[in-house]
Amino acid sequence: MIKIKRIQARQILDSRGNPTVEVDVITENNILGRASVPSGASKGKNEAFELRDNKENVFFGKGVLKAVKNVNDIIAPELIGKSVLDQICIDKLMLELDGTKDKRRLGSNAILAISLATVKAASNELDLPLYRYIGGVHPCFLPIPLINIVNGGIHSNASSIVFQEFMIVPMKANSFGEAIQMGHKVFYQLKNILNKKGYSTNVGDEGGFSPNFNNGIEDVLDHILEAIHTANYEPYDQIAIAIDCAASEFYRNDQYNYSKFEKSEKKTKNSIKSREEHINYLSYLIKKYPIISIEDGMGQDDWEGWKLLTDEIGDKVQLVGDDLFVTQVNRLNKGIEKKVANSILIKLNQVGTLTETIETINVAKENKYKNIISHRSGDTEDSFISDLSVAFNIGQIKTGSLCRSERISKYNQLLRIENNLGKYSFYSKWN
Ligand code: 2PG
Ligand code: MG
Repeated sequence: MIKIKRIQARQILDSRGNPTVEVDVITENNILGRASVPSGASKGKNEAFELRDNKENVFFGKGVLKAVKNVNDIIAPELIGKSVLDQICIDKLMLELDGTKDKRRLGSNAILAISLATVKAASNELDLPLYRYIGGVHPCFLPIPLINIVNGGIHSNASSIVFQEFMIVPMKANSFGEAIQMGHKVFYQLKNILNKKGYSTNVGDEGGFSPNFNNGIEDVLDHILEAIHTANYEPYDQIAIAIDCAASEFYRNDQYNYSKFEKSEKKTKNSIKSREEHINYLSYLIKKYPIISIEDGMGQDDWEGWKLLTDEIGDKVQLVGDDLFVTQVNRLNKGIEKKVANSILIKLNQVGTLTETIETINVAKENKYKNIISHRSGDTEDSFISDLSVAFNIGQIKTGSLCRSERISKYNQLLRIENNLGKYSFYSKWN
């Protein structure tokens, strides 16, 4: 038993400059575990509750001082003296203390920061790398990165592209380091191409380019394909494409309204699509482009649409539920039962503790749904998700583009892990 001596929370800033919670857990041997939590922009409506102060004149309501106070005044006194090694017990105790379904009393941001700081303090106590403390003896696979290179949707107000994320996927590489180098080459080829055409190369919230593309989604995909070719890679076999439609953002009343993000001069009558037209468009896209993964292709409440999409193309591409499953076992089980999607995005702050996140990862694995560990659009320099992805040999990580330090910190940690594992590290296979 190694006792927790002190827990200290504070308000810090995330990559958008908005407040978020950071927690220090300090053991009786003065060993520190520090964690901060990220925050999404395109949140699923069933996510665990993020507690904000809502004082309009302070950080436009986004302050987290209530959550900080909950850590310091309510949760900390209950956890002091408990063993830092008892992760499940600590997480369960916080759930009991909160007592609500979605953690709205104490705030999932308060609870998650403690959960992650605890596991970090424990690994530091035992002098083990975080991935090894969490995963035990078997971590050896570095994840395939889904590298964001174009931002649209609500992650960019400039691109006027309805889909939120366009990513490149290094399918085969001898190492994670080589995969990153391949991604870097395509990222900078795309930058050159955009530059030459007079497009802006400013970046959006996750570090992908976000110029005002003239001709919508296919214009983006054509540019990415050109960048893959210019970098001398074989599309699909060497570099494939993944997209996150974040369709909940433009789904209303059984319709998919692409015009929500289109500039007025580009709106056409095709901008509003029925569920079937939207699915047909996605099937057309996967035939035309080397797309291997589609996240949130349908809205979070459109179970019927999800079923149609899965029946239509679920045997051809990875269909990832993000807003749909919100990392929660009950939503995932519903999807498994209905045979909807075939993969799940894992975001710690959608559920709120490490223990519950691990439960979800395990249910997905048992049911042959693929896990993809993910950042949030508002993130911090904390690289916890990198260790988590290796701990469970997850196989895929989505953590933004190859610029902006809050994204790079995750890649850098994976490079460190690869280095640390040495010849016992392997680049995951796409399967
Ligand atoms: C997503 C995420 C991360 P956000 O939709 O997958 O890329 O965005 O954090 O804004 O929900
Ligand atoms: Mg998403």
